[in-house]
Amino acid sequence: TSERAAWFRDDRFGMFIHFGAYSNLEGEYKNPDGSVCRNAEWIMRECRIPKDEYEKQAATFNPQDFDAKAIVAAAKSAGQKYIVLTSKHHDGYAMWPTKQNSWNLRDHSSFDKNRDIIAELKQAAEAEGIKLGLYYSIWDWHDPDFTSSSFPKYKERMYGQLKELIDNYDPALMWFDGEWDADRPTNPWTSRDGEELQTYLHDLNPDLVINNRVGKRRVTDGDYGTPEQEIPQGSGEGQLWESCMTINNNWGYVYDDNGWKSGAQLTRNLLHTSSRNGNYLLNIGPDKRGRVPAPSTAALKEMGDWLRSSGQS
Ligand code: FUL
Repeated sequence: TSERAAWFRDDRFGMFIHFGAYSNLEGEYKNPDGSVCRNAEWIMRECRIPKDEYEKQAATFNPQDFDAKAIVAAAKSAGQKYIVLTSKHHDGYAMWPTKQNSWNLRDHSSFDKNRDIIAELKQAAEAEGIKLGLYYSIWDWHDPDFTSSSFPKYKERMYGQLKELIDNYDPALMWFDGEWDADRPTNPWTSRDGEELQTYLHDLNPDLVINNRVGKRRVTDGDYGTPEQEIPQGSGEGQLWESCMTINNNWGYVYDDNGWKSGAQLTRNLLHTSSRNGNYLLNIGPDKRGRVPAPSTAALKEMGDWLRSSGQS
């Protein structure tokens, strides 16, 4: 029912965070022949980085400056009411200590083994009345069982990971991705799989809000549409949607991406989505040490200042 998404409809404005093993490369990969390949969160695939090389670089990942309180403060300063963090992007690297494999921030990094950034973010967000959502990519470039005939094995681990996320962090929302039809036959996920997964998750938590990229693109039962980098005219009566957008030109951190949108532009985007009854999910991409780029923090504050001075929040 759409009752479960009432808070989501009211909140209107959220923070997206793209942060993962790709952040450690900061947008650039040097090939053995000296040539340089550039990308953000798609770098493993687009730059055809051999798996063992990508694993080697991830082993040096040490986001020691990740500061959940500062991130929540930045969200708050903008008037954002919920945060969606990439718990696992397409590279399959889990940002929490999953027990399903060792391809994660606890077991495969140079990070403090006692820290758990999702737990930190959950705690900091809760203290400020901000909800935590988790992005999870169905598509997985790292797990060999994803495309093969052993897909059921992958699915079992995936269900295991999702149960961990719900048990450990009690997210208010799950933001799925990587279910695309366009990628079949290499992507074995079907809309039927999506329906089954959604039922499973709602059995665990009936209040969980789930986006439509779980695999079925219906938006009839309290989940929501996910236009990307665009603000559509609107949606059908009562249908929820959320436009996700970058704050510069990339989702993940790229050291020299200076295509920052101005505070005025971002504020206009927020007002456009709100006026068309949509949500606005604005992204930040922390660097390899976990620091939020200063221009992002500044733009978020500028938005909040504008909203406060015009009595919008
Ligand atoms: C897309 C992904 O492929 C991008 O990397 C990014 O996460 C965006 C929000 O969704 O489908």
